[in-house]
Amino acid sequence: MKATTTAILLTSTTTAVSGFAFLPQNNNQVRSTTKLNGLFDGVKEAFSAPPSQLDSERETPIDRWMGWSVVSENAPTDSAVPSDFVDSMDEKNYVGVELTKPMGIVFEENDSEYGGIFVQSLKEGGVAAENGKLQPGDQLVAVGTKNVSGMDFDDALGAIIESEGDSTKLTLFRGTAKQFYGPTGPSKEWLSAFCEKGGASPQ
Ligand SMILES: *[C@@H]1O[C@H](CO)[C@@H](O)[C@H](O)[C@H]1NC(C)=O
Ligand SMILES: CC(=O)N[C@H]1CO[C@H](CO)[C@@H](O)[C@@H]1O
Repeated sequence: MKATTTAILLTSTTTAVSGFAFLPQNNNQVRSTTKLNGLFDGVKEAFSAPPSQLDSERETPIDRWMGWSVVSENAPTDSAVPSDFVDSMDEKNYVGVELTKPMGIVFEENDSEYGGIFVQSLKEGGVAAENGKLQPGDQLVAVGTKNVSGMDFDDALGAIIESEGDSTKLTLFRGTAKQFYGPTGPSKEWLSAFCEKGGASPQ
């Protein structure tokens, strides 16, 4: 199941890259925009991935961001959507909270492959637990309008510690580090704009 998921997602990347293989002069553009999206691994694998017929069945955030719509008249079937796919460019998959300090959140750093910190647990009876919106596993993305995704533990936590005011606004991605930092993560443009406007609104 996991292997299938990876194959489908890489397929779209392959489309994007091989689409440009006919326009070698644009190769650099593809590489650099791809880099901005943090796609190193996906692209590396995509270059060696075999071509596939699944291309037209899926539109990923990558396709949308690159401006390639691969959705055809043939409506995608549910089985073509990876079971663990979470759209990282849909605000619905983010949680916004406004909390006073101390928040009672135990954060932990992701594996160094990704960086960034996530909610390890909530202190019982603490501010965050009482607020009830956060869940263990949520990935911290922004503190106020400051992007802290991918930062190491001290820097990310430092942003919370340094924040002033009666309460601090946090935006977290509800998904795994891989879904956010991997090939299906948001584009840099989308994330910048999202952070700039203050992230997810506290529901
Ligand atoms: C967010 O911050 C991280 C760590 O400094 C950086 O790698 C990433 O490019 C930033 N993203 C945006 C959209 O500014
Ligand atoms: C998806 C993912 O890699 N999440 C990891 C973030 O980092 C923590 C701690 O290293 C891991 O337990 C998670 O699995």
